Amino acid sequence: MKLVIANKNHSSWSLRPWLLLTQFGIPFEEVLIPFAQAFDDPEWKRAVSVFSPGGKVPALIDGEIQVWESLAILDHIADTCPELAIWPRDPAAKAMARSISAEMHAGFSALRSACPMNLAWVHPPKDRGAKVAADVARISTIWRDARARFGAGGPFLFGAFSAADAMFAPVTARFTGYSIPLDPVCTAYVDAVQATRGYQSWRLGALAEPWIIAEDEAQEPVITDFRPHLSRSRALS
Ligand SMILES: N[C@@H](CCC(=O)N[C@@H](CS)C(=O)NCC(=O)O)C(=O)O
Repeated sequence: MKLVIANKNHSSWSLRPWLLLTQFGIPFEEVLIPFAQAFDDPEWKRAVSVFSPGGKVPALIDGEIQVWESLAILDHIADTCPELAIWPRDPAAKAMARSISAEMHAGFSALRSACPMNLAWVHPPKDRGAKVAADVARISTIWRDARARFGAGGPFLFGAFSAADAMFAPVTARFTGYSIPLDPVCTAYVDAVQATRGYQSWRLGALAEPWIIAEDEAQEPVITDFRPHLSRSRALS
């Protein structure tokens, strides 16, 4: 399988299938087509469209089969590897895992646009408005419910790592990157996702990248700069 992605520092959608494949030890070839300066670069679109009819990443090439849209890719991986519990096995857990993953795929646009994923910076907390607060509250409820109902077997939403955790992994990066306060259950979940071998490896790749994408570099003070060699002039708060 070949997984087509963009910048690890910026492409939150790319992280989802990459993390799933990595956590489950499924071999794949990574094809990284970087945004050099902006998301709407026509050269980038042309290169990506060879693999992805919608002209977006991620895309998965499995022999003759092309799959795009992160959630469809996770389902394709689950179909291809039925011996692995990509989705939880228990029907009630699986139904919830699929529902919250679809909710993630379709929603939380206020949080996503106010707090673009960028692993290079940690920004101080601030009031980001009622819509972002509502997204954070809903995500926290989802995480607490999943952990309480199905999380007994491990530190992830359904105990063992599953596709649902891959879907929410970029949200954990937004929460830590923008210092969004969480309750202890959600904080422990964020820590568990970010401690995975896959997330750590993605993060190291992200921090080694040279690209700065203006629209994803929040014009906010920075508490921690993980790419000091690339720093723009910023006032530390
Ligand atoms: N719904 C899509 C979203 C994919 C997406 O928006 N990817 C971004 C990169 S993180 C992209 O390709 N942006 C370029 C563009 O929109 O032209 C999915 O789940 O895969």
